[in-house]
Amino acid sequence: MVAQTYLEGTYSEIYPEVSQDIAGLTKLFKQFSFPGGIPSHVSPECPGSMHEGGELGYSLSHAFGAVFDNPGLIVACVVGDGEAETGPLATAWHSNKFLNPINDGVVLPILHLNGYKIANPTVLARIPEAELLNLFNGYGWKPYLIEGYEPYEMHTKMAHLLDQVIADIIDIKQQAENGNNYRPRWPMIILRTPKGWTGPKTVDGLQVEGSFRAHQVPISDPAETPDHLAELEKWLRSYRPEELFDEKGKLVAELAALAPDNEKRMGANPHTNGGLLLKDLQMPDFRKYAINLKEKGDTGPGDTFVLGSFIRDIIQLNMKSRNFRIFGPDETLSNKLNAVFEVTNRQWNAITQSTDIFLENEGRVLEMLSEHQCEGWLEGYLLTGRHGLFNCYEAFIHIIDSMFNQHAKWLKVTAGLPWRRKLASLNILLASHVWRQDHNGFTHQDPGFIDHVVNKKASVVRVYLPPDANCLLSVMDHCLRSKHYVNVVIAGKHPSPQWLSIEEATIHCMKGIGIWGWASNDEGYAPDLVMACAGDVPTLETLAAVEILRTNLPKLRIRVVNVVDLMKLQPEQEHPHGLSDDDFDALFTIDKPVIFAFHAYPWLVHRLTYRRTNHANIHVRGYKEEGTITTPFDMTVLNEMDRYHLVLDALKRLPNLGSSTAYLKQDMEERLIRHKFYISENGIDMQEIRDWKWSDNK
Ligand SMILES: Cc1ncc(C[n+]2csc(CCOP(=O)(O)OP(=O)(O)O)c2C)c(N)n1
Repeated sequence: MVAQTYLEGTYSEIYPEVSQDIAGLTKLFKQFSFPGGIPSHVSPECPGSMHEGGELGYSLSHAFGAVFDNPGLIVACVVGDGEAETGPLATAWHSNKFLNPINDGVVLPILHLNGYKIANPTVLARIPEAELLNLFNGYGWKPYLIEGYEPYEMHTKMAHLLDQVIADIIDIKQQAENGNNYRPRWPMIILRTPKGWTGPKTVDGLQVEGSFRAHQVPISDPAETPDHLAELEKWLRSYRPEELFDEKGKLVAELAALAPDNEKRMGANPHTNGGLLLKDLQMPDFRKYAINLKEKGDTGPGDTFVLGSFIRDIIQLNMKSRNFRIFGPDETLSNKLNAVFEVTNRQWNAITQSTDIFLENEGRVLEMLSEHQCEGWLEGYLLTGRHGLFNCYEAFIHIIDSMFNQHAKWLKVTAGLPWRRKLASLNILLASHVWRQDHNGFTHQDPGFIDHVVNKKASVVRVYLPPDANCLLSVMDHCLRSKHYVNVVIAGKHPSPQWLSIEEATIHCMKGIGIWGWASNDEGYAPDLVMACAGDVPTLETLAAVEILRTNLPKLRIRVVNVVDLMKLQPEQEHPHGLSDDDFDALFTIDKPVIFAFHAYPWLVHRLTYRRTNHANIHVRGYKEEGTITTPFDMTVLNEMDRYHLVLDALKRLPNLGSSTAYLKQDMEERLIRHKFYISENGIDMQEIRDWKWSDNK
């Protein structure tokens, strides 16, 4: 792509120092894979790229993401036959069942069957042709095979074939517009050419062209090996540069004229600099969807269920702009975003049956049981200037860890390129989280995605743990308006206690962290103990523990701190959201015990706070890999994050209370025993747990 965009002129427009002359050519060549230069894989620095090379597997998913809601766009997607062996790519062929022939564009896959990877043959190149064609027929494509060696012959054949496939595409589109709503068999090309085509035939007596040895650098170390230098020169001269460039190093006019004009050039296509096309979402006022609390601790219908109505209206408001979609493996209903189906459907172009629900050939929701496709489609959709939301079970988002890495890298690098415009953020909503997998158990429990996320550049990643529905509304409003981040939001879907009015929630979420004065009794005093929490279940257990402590030890001064924006814990030098040391010390004190109930693995809080003054006094309870099928409260007990353990922790960290706490300690221990007996007998939590409600009469 670097070569092509240079030849068509876009490269020099963006990087004028890489001019269309000998000096520019010299710079172009020298910077390639050179320290401080440009990567050898397709990268954000290259105009016209919207798909980071390097990690193989995502080209086809990105291509589909780009064409959703872009009816006039054809994306030709070259897929390496090695890349085609990856899991994400292998499932991506099924994307054709999700395309709407009228409202969406078209992906033209070009499977490049050059036969080899780095050191091995490729699977698809070593199966009989009939099997290969059957495979792609079976995936619902219309494969065209083109094969050859002579460049001129192949160029002509390819030009004719492209005319043919474009004619097919136009025909399919026309038929769809005429009301023919069968699932089209879109064309694809299988291009069989030798690996290292037109490169050196042999080096050191070994075959290179047409073998795995042609991978990437066919002639090594020409600077040190005169024979190799001669080979290299012979090879490059075989392209007859003197006929292609004038004496000043400029591409001859006749060839330069072959490139299309302006935005039709590959490097100037605005879809590949999506921020240029990005329009803000129309957003309803999130406060309209708030839960009106009568009392703190009232039970809500499920936080994501409340969010569903907000998302529904975002879909509705942006229906005409066709620039917002929800992606998810199969769980939009399970994650309780049900309300969205009041205004839209799941887009699906395969066979439907009378038992199906919310399945239509057009819809704002795209669901395929491949986290890779959902993530890849959404990335492609965002990269081409639209907005979206990925909803996923928390445990299984790990499947796309590596895709998240690549996208986060893209955001980091493009943020430093002035000609690239900002994209809408990648918003990941993790519902169905670790603490409430009552019937799925251990297989569905893993809160470690955020450990992975916080490794990435602080300027790019954000993690939010809203404790209730009103906070979730406020957080999602912020995320959907934000640009160029990856926002990870973890929320519950089950009926659960609600803590903040919408005004309180908005202020709390804007601050990202704060003392909950209504739950604390230290105002005007120095606290004896800080009870901190992040996440819906940890917040519930913390408040229940605080209530026990305040009832039994009324003189104890307790401060409750709730964290919504996890990055507040980091020092301000590490993350733009980070609290200054003074602000952190003011909240967490410099010497008092802090019992911190945390949604995920405890180490993460230590990692984020290890430089803080009071770090030695921060005792974190979180998920410690004790998962199983059990009651919601028992999950917290198994991981020692329940209210009774939190009280025991507090007592342990408050030695000055001495033996006066012996009865309370014993009571907590006995309740834990009674809990075990009760659940093993009844299969549900004890009544005192089920019916517990925050009471203001402390
Ligand atoms: C996910 C992933 N695994 C491994 C690699 C290392 N790797 C780089 S190129 C390559 C072979 C690619 O073969 P193919 O897709 O056929 O590309 P081509 O022959 O056109 O270079 C491999 C294994 C990678 N880049 N990405």
